[in-house]
Amino acid sequence: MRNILAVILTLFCANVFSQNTEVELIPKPQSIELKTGSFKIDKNTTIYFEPEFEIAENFLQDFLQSGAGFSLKKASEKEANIIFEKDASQPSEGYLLDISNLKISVKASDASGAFYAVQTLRQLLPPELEKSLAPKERNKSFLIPQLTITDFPKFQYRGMHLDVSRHFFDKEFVKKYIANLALLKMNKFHWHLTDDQGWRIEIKKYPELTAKGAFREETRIGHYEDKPELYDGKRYGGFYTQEDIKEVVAFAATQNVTIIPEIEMPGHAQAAISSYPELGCTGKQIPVATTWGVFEDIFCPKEETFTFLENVLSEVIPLFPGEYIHIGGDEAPKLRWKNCAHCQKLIKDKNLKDENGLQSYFIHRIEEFVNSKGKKIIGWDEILEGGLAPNATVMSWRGMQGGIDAARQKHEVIMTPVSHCYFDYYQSENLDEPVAIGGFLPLKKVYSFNPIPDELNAEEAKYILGAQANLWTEYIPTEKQVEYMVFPRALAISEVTWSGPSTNFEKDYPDFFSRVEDFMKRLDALNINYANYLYEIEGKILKVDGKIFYELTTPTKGKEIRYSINNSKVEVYSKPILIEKDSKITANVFKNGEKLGRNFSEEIKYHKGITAEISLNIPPNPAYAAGGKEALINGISGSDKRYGDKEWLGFWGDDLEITIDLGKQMEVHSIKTRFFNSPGVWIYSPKEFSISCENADGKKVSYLKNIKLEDQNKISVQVDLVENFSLKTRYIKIKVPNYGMIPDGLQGAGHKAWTFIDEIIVE
Ligand code: TNX
Repeated sequence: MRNILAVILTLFCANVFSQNTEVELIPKPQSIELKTGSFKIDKNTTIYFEPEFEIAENFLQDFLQSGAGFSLKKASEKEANIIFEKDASQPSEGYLLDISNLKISVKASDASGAFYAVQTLRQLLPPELEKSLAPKERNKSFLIPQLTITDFPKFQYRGMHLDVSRHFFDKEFVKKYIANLALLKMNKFHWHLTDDQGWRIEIKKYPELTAKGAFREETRIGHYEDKPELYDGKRYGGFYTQEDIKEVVAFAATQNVTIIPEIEMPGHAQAAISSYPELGCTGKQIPVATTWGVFEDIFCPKEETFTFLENVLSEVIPLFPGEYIHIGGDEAPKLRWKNCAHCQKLIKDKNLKDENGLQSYFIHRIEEFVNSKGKKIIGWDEILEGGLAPNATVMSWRGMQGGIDAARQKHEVIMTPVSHCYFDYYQSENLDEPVAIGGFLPLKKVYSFNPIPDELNAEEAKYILGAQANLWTEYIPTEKQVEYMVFPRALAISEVTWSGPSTNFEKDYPDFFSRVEDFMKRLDALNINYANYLYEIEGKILKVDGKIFYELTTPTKGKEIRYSINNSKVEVYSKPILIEKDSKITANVFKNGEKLGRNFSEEIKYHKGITAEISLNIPPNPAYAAGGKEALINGISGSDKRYGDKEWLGFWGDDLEITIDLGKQMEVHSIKTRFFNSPGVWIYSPKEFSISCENADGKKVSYLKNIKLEDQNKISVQVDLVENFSLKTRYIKIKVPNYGMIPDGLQGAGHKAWTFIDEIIVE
């Protein structure tokens, strides 16, 4: 009997595609109750959809048809095996999914909810269905685990942005990008269509915008802070016709994604001014920009310019069914306006305070026009300066403050701070990463993001609609690299915006990470070129009872770490390693004896400060404080390139004072420290700083030196060394005044600079 059963089972199983035994959904549902057993779906399965849920029906049927080779037969609400019903008690965009052995029941109050239930079903099916199965694999049955899921999004705005100006990506790729958002239950695509380096949308009334403005003569090679400046000598460009745009918009509708087009003004307008020089203050012919950064030539606020912009918007608005038009508003240097007779007269005539007032006047006028067409504007947080336009939604990018201010003024906000949402920043500390704009934003940091700042009370927090990750493409020339920068970080932003920010990071992050590992099979099937740093090693200094240890971890389960210290014999890591002198640690991750991922190595400088106490006059900015103040004396120097790692501490605008207490009088011969310098991302080493030593009573200064740092153009890192001396001291004080205001014409002009410091080495 047993044997017969086994044979029947084998026969049955042969025709059933492997079951997803573990349920590994991203984003994680609000609640999930797993049961035993499964529901079998095959070509005889019948389905009923509430007519209103057409978008969900079409998606599911297309998905099954292309992946499994069949679609489901329709049946009545009473008879169908899979039933999508309307239930007004479900939250907006939410759904209740109940899978038993004979039936799948979905309840949703709106079409979005039904659509997201389909996305969940999709993730419960084998990843192989993401591509068309080979003919002999088709028409099989598939098992879906029995469970009950209650789900809804935490935030209504769950977005991703793509800059197609700095580099152009064709409509087919844009569609793939949008389809990937739908998979992650994200619903907004911010399409950055115009900038200094290229105008990318056909405007019939102004053909030069694309005839001229969509092409640049050449493109900067390497990082834009590199010297000498090198260019590739190749003409570059492209644009979307209005037909292309319609096609992408129609596709987005099938993915439940709303597109937010961005037409930048008054800044980042060089491509437009290059096409129609009369739109600028000088009237001079300028080229489409060939390098990156912020450019002086911005739209001149004359009547002709407003007519031009209104005509442009009149063509853009009917193409996009969504409620928002993004009008930019960021990084508009005011130099041209300062020197322009028309602008100065306008400031006087309109009784405006200054050029910021003029920018605000500009945005108000455009807002009025956009509102008159039944749409709302979104602008980058600079639109707060000089007074917010009455109905504007603010995208807070330079940090959270813009969003906080806007919410307090009862304006809607989308959070997209550079610290957590800039996917053009590096994601790994590995030196072989492709060149990026700078920064360091690992998956973990994206996952730790909370779009609701602590500063806001519950009432104010309601104005935070959600969050968005941005992909600026100065350093991203290919589709493959777009995907590399977006994945897997998009999985984290999806979970933050849908499931909600983690409230128990130590528990949630490893759980998320193990789902990411599993999800990579689906990304593979979708032919997405994601970054894989699952097998990287992280090291951390621990101080226990005055002793120093080094801890090694790797984020995925079931792996072994093997390490060597100062080239000693390789050992399997089991507990933190005692460090008593300068040490170099090398390590690798292994699974079943096979080496995975890249090599890890770290140098620890066992200096006199490593066991000291440190205090700061102000805490580091929370966005750049990962290692805490101890990071400054933990023996590990921050990366030369990634100021966002856990070693560098960032301070925004404040003067910094550091006190190191060595615990007792000690003989000191040298003190070194380092500052980061990267003007493109607003980080400047100080113009000067001072080091002083004080003896045990903390009063008598036995040594004081002011150090001037001259070469502000130097890239990345300033190292300064206090020349060798010999004295006894207990306290060391380092005073680092902030660099001050960022000069005109540079990124971040008019704002205070950031100071980044790491490792104070005392020997
Ligand atoms: C700032 S974010 C910009 C963009 C750049 C980006 C690079 C924003 C509103 N403006 O023009 O591409 O930094 O990270």
